[in-house]
Amino acid sequence: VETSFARNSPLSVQVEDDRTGLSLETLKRAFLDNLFYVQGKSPDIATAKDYYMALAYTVRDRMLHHWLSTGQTYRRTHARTAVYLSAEFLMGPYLGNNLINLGLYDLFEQAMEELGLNLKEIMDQEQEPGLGNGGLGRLAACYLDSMATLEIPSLGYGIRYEFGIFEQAFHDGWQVEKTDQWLRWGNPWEVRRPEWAVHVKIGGHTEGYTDHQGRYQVNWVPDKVVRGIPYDTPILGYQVNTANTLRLWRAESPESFDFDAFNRGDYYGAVNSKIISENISKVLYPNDDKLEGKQLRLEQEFFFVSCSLQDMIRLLMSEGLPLEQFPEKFTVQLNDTHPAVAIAELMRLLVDDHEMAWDLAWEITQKSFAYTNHTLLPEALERWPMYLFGSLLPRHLEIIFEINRIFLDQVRLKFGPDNERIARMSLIEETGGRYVRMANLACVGSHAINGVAELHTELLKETVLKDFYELFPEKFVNKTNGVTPRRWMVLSNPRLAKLIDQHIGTAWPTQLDQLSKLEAYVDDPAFRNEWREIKQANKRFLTARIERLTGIKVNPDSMFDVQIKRIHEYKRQQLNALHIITLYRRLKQNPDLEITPRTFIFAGKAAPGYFMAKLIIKLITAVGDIVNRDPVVRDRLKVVFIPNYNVTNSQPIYPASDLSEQISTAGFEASGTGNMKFALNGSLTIGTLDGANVEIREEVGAENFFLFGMTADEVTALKASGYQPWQYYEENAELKGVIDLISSGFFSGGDTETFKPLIDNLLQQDRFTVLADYQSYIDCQDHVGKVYQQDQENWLRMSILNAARMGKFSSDRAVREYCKEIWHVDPVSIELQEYSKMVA
Ligand code: CGF
Repeated sequence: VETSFARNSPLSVQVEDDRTGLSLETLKRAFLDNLFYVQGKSPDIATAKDYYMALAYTVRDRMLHHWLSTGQTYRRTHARTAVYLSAEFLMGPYLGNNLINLGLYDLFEQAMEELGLNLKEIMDQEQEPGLGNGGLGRLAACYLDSMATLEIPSLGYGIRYEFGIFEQAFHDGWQVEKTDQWLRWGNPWEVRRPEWAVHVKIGGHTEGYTDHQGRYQVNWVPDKVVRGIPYDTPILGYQVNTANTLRLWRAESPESFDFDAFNRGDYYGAVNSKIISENISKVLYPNDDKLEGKQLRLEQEFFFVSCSLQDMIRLLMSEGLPLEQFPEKFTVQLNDTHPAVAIAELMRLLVDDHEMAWDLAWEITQKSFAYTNHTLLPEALERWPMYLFGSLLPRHLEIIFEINRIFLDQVRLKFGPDNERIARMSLIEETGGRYVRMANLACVGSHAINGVAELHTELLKETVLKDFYELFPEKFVNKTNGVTPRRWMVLSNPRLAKLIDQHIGTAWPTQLDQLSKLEAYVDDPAFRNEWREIKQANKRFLTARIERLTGIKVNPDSMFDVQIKRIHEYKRQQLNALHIITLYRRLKQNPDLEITPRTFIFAGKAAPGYFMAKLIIKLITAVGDIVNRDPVVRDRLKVVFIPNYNVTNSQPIYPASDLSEQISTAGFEASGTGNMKFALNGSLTIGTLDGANVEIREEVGAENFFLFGMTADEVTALKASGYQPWQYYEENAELKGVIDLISSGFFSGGDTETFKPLIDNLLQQDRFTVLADYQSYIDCQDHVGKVYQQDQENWLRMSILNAARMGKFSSDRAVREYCKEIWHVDPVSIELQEYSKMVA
């Protein structure tokens, strides 16, 4: 193809179709070219990493057309854009997903094979960007996938952490953390865009002055300025032309070398400011559902929010639109309160930098933002000591005071001089130290507030956000989470995906409701047989992987009973451990007891500073050490802890599991999303009425769900009546036996100290009512075991029905709801522009 960069310019170049061509021959040549020209390697010395990089570039080349055409179309049509502001994006490995979304997976697999290479092995080389802790970051990633697939103009903004979530290793059964090095080999998916860098002020003080028109203005004099550099990654939709952008900010120093300091002979000082600035995007805080009240964390939050808002204003202006049009051009979703300071920052940009009147600026701000709450745990609600907030963001604190003054007048107007209510709703907490309350700021500055499952939204209205619900009932909506079927089925369970394709056609990955057509096959023996065989094949695959990763041999014919998620007391991995010990004791007491052989599979990280979570991990590995080796058990029970849970490692687990453990204390898990991935892949849930479990059970039918435990109301009532956990221990001989066995040091080499904090906590406080739910859980598990063992056909039927009825839990459904009810954004379809026209 003959083309030119500028018409009639001497820059005319000969372009091979190496970068766009799709024939097998072209793909192979393009791959070898990238190996040669980009990696600088010939095949004889290329490493596995080189192959990965060459392949990633070959795939990326085939995405650029989509990406550039999408950008052009959005600019030309002034497309209204949904902006997802999130401190975390847990994207998972890109290569496989991009191949699936491009529809080129099989072709590339063949091309690699013809070159004597194996696509899966190459995919295994990818270091995933672990830029999130768990559910919240992964949700953001699923939503980006759905927005692109639904052709919704969107932009994700976040932080390009140099070190993402730590790598988990084990020492003597304890978790040890190692630094994540996802950037060590380079990241082929991103493009650095220094031309769109912005400056972010931090610290200092403010000065009032009167401008030439006699108006009072405020000038913020910072004591440092950092530079935010955007790194862009294309986010492809599934088999559409849309490729949206994920824009992550890296902090740098405006001057990488301070010559003044150098000339003064201060060699350390000359590079110091660079080091300090870069710290901001250095590392992800490894806490989920818990606030880390560190200065650097607040700097991170402000940094990416300020960069993103400045970038949005630049985009708006580059389209020739006035600032007043900000809320027409953008709708900004706050993923939890981490980016809530955006409300004050947009006010500052409009009022101070662009000299807009306060009232208009406030109207624009409220119209622009919407807030998603992800947790009811009080320890997760962000609040910043006022002195810290004021020392980093002196101008924002003034703005928040002013927002608060006007807001509290509104509260008084509606409710009268109810001082307690005013104290609760104030953006500033004044009881025992002064704090800025980010959830209150988010509620006041947003036009919509949502929880992430029906129960969660209801509980928000009744508890943590009750006052705000009474003031602004119209702002509250529910948006039950969802997961993308592309990654969580098409990519990670290809065998099942193919079977489904063969029976109901290929539309289901984007119209997940169509899975209901599978119900017609639930009694079809041939279909059931294939369903069973696929599960078995997936289990054998995981079995091999488990042996490779842990050295433990498990039996693929046993029930795979799986709990994979963050380790947290409210998620109750300790309850699962109590069940394992219960079964173990039964076998010790009666070695010939008939029990269903089970493999208990755990995976998940504990926050490095969360002692109790780490102790729970130690308990699980310690129980495994004993149970896995005891000859009395005769391999009927196995316990494995798969290390370093992340997206990559989780993908082969969901398709291979039989039983999904969703056993949190009712009222504590906002939604959960793992629960959806399991059921979609045909595993049955044992769970409480918590989070999205409630809706999953409604969809799949109560008869296809193993329910146990107290309801959220019952938990509250029990606590109000004065919960005495030790009574449950005293009155339940089996529970007492289990607890005593742990206390005796049986699992800790005779040492009675190791697990004492955990046992003391269970007997004395038991905030998460583990002991109160123990018997109900054990009874339910006994029932599960019987059905699995004695009624295989029924189990299979339930498995098929679970998958068939998961339509609701596609992230496409969730994104459609956000678009319709909160964002008011419509799809824009993208036509691929011809390359020659694009560069002309
Ligand atoms: O967000 C969570 C997860 N831990 O990241 N919350 N936060 N923060 C909730 O606990 C989950 O229940 C929820 O599914 C997830 C995404 O909304």
